[in-house]
Amino acid sequence: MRKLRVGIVDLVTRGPTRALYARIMHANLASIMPQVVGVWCEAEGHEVTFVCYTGFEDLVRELPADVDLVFIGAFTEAALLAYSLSNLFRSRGAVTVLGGPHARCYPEDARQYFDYVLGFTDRTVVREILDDCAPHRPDGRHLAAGRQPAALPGVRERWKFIAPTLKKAPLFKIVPMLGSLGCPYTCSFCIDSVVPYQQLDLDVLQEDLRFLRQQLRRPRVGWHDPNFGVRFDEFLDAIEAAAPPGSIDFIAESSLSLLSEPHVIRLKRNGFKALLPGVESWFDLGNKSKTGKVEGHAKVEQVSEHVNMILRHIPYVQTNFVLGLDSDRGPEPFELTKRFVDLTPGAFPGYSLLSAFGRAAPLNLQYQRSDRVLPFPFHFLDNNHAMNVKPQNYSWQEFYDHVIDLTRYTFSRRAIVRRFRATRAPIPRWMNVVRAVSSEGFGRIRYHSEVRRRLDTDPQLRGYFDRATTELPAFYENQVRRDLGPLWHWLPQGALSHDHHAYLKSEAIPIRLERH
Ligand code: B12
Ligand code: SF4
Repeated sequence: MRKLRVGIVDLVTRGPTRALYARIMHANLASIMPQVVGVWCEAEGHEVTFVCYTGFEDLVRELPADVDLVFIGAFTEAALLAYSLSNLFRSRGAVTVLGGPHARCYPEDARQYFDYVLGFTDRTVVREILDDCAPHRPDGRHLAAGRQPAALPGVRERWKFIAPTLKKAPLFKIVPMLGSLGCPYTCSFCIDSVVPYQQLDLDVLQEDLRFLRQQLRRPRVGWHDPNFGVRFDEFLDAIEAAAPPGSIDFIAESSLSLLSEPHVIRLKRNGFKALLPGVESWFDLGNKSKTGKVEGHAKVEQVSEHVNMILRHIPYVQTNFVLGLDSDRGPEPFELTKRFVDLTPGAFPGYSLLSAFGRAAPLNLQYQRSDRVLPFPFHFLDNNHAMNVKPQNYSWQEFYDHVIDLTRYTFSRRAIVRRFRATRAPIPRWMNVVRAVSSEGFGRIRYHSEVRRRLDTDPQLRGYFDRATTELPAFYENQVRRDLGPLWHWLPQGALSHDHHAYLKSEAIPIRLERH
């Protein structure tokens, strides 16, 4: 078998940045799978060059010019960067592979620009590509394992890719780990609602924690489990046995329904320093937040009490909300979130605009069927720079007015100071300030305000939002051009647009055009 020169690129972001938050955090957001693929390729006897792109590197320089095969891992927000890179590498004779959230959500589109596009990826799939390693054009091969892999290489095996990535994180370093895949819950907006829950090998997990304690003085681990702590006691017993309390700090995304006070106390004892529960909505998805049928004001009070309880034990809590859900109408949902900000000053609220990522979730079929999905270029699909679902109960102007008002309220001087005072640990309290004044708080207020202004003054943009035209407003095209920099010239023709009904068409259900 030919020994291949394999390049692996983990795209944490969609283009160059100088933001302070990005400097501190991007290297800490690296994905696990590109590292896994690196381990598998080396185990098959190939030579691997690995780059985690955080927005500060010169990608064209960092990548070897003579690779045979390039794997790129990308979220949808980085799809256009990934497409441009693929085009560049193909021009130099390489074969290209796309994996990750974008490949899972938009395979039909990605096949036009890659030789292979991957869904669930296990070692057999990677081996098949390494054996085949041939151009497949114009349409790439779509390969996927039948289910999530039963086992993945742990930290010890991935360390040679983790260590250089962590070097790029100046302030603190977070090691990505995974204890489970899938989720037993079935929230219809979620990519994992149809993926069965599966725990990974606890022995590997324990060995990794022991290994980490030898490598770093006080390691920090970020769990990438879709819903951490489903088999709570089993998991915590395993962690505790390998990492005695105080030896490792942990961060996890978990649903409020799993975060009862006894569980939170146990998490505290075992070094959990940050938790990211999803609240999502005051009028829907009660099963996630353990609020059942309680809605509106009563839900705000209940959730706030719950989050304040968590904050008594855990220094950093980010509560996630989705803005623009169909269950929302009028100012009330936004006013309730402001009330939550007042009642829960220590929590950092993370806002996402309702987004339908291709075939990510069963609910997206419904949005496509009722013709509510907008064809915003992938570059803007990061839950913030565009909302690609027409809100059910708001005009665009009304909606943006509410979003801006809420964001201003959340990142007002008063709220920042209250958050600072309510947070005792030094890194969390300064992290909250950095997030507020950097790209996330102030940056979004500026961006949303610009979109809102243009809804009144830019007929091209207004027509696009109202779906009177599909011609991309210059406002958006200019941003892509600026963000891609020298790679703009490699963006394949046509890549700025995609078929936003591809999922529906693939299900062979006729499109019913219902305008709202
Ligand atoms: C953990 C997680 C995070 C973590 C870690 C992110 C990271 N870099 O990996 C954090 C909190 C940082 C995060 C941030 C964000 N996230 Co997130 N996140 C998740 C979550 C909960 C789990 C993903 C995971 O790691 N699963 C475990 C892996 C092993 O399984 P998998 O993802 O299914 O991957 C399989 C295949 O896709 C493939 N594969 C995956 N990557 C690669 C790479 C290569 C090279 C190859 C060959 C194969 C391959 O192999 C895997 C095994 O079968 C998912 C939701 C979910 N329930 O899945 C959302 C999800 C991936 N996130 C999402 C989003 C939108 C974001 C943010 C943009 C949110 C925001 N506004 O900040 C940011 C983007 C950050 C970034 N660019 O890195 C979306 C992505 C949609 C899309 N198409 O882009 C998801 C799907 C949630 C959703 N809204 O539906 N996220
Ligand atoms: S609990 Fe979280 S991971 Fe599980 S299906 Fe719901 S949103 Fe997805």
